[in-house]
This record gives sequence, C-alpha cells and structure tokens, in this order.
Amino acid sequence: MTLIISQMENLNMEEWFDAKLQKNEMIEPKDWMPDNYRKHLIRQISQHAHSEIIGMLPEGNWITRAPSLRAKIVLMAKVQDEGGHGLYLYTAAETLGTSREEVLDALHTGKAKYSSIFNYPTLTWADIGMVGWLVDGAAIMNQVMLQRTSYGPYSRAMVRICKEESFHQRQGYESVCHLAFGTPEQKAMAQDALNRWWWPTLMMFGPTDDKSPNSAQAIKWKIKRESNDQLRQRFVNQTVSQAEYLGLTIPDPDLKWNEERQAYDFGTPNWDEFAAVVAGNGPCNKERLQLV
Ligand code: FAQ
Repeated sequence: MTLIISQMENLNMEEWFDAKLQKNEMIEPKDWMPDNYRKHLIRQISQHAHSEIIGMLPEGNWITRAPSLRAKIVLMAKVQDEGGHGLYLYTAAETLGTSREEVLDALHTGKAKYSSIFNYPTLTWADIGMVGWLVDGAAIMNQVMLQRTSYGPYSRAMVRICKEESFHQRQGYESVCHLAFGTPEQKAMAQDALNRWWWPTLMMFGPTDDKSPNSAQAIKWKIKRESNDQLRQRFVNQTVSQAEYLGLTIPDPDLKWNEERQAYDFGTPNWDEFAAVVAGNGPCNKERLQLV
C-alpha cells in the first residue's frame, strides 16, 4: 500500500517536473527530480569540472616558459580562471547530493571522463595560442547553450564561466595573431600547431549525434539545448574566416562552403583516435609510457 502511494506521488511529481521544464523554469536543488536526471547531471557536471581542472595542466606547464612578462601574466590569469571554473562546477555537482570526494575519486579511478582534448601534448608556445583560440573557442560554443540548461546551479555557474571563456578565446587569438603576422618561422610554428589541434578540437563536441547515447535524453530534459553536430558545425562556420584572416590553412581538404546549406562542409574526424584517447591511449599517455 505504502509502495503504491509513493509510486502515485512520484507520478504526480513527474508531471510537475515535466510541466516546469515545459515552461522553461529552472529545476532547483530542493525540487523533486527523477533519479536519472540527477545522475545525468552529476555525470555531465563532474566531467565538465574535471575537464576544467585537467585543462590547467598543459597551460600551467608553459607559465615558466612564456616568452614575455605580459604573456606570463595573461597565462597565469587564464589558468587561475580555469581553476575557478572547476570549483564552481564541483559546487554545482555537490548541490545534487554528491560529495567532492566522490567525484574526485571517480576521476582518479578512471570512472569519470574529462575532455579528450587535454590528452594532446602542448609542444610549442604556438600550442598555447591554439588552446586559447580553438579549445576555448570550442568550449564556449558548447557552453553558451549551457547558460540555459534546465538545472539552476549549473546554468548560473555557466553565465560567469562564459564571460571568462570569451576572454580566454580572445587572448588565444591575439597570441596566434602575433605568430601568424610575425616572422616566417613564427608563422610556420602557428601552422604546425593548427595542423595538430584542428581535428582534436572538433572531437571536443563529442561523438556524432547518431552515436551519442546521452544526447536524446539530455535534450528532452533541456540539459543540452543543442546537439553535438549542430555545435560542431557552428564552430567550423565561425572559425574558417578567423583562420583566413590569419593566413593559416585549416588542415581539411574537404572543407568547402556549401551555398545550399549556408554552412561549411567538412571532413570526418578520426573517431577511432577519439575512442583511443578517451580510453587513455592518447599521445600524452603514449609519451608517458615511453618515459617510464
Ligand atoms: N572527451 O553521449 P555523448 C574546457 C563522452 S571545458 C571525452 O555525446 P554528452 C575549458 C561522454 O562523456 C571542455 N569524453 O555525451 C578549458 C559520454 O561518456 P559517458 C569540456 C567525451 O555528455 C579550455 C560518451 O562520450 N566541456 O575545455 C567527449 O551528451 C581550455 C558519449 O558522448 C564540457 O564538459 C570528449 N570530448 O555530450 C580548460 C561541457 N565527448 O559519460 C582549460 C559540458 C563525449 O556516457 C583550457 N559537457 N565524451 O561515459 C557537455 O556539453 C557534454 O558532456 C559533451 C558530451 C558535449 C562533452
């Protein structure tokens, strides 16, 4: 009897929850929510937080090697911002009933993922420019929609994060401008970095929509507002003219404006490489294994 009453209550609550989503009202920590909605958010928000923190490592590694005092100050500020983003996001995850220890444990034991992009090495100073221009550029393309995600604490964290990420993207572009308009050697260094970072950046948006197990439910729950492919396409459309201005070539022979779609056609990222990197067999891991 008690079970039936609690099932009926859950049914009513589910209707209430769906109606709230329909009205585009935020779900707040003390509101009733389906267990799977809670789990989905803990997964996504904690993985997002881990990406921000792991993302500090390749850049932090360049602070002592920045080529000028100005570049060093800017990079330190950026790395500090990323740490702050991680903290806002861990806090948002905690409002869902998980603890900082639990989510960090999931990272350390390899149960939780972080963005594949941070398993690529930053070999030259130009790579740091690419991280700002391309990696932050892709991150912000994805995160703008998350400002309207249905869970209040995540949405509010994203508003501040997006403001800071747009500074990050611009500082990266400025840094790449210096190289692209510098000496032939500097321009070649920028081109080499673009060649290495382009495809991994496109993979940051996640698998294609037909291979994305979490997307359909995420969109239904208004956690994600746009799909992986939509965001990837918008990123390509936005970035091509920026590369043209720099006089750099995007390493994709299939990249072509499609008049009918009013969008760029582009090639297929290497999804086998993506799977390997996510599984921990990326270029950084290989380097580490060789060093051991
Ligand atoms: N790397 O079904 P979907 C940044 C996993 S922040 C590794 O499409 P979903 C700041 C995915 O988790 C960058 N794994 O999943 C910065 C899932 O596995 P699971 C991070 C990936 O969640 C810049 C499986 O594949 N941004 O860069 C990746 O609907 C510069 C199936 O995928 C965010 O986290 C990947 N790239 O869509 C810091 C934004 N993609 O969990 C320093 C928030 C997918 O089922 C320097 N997150 N997977 O085991 C999101 O928007 C989504 O979670 C996606 C993935 C779009 C990342």
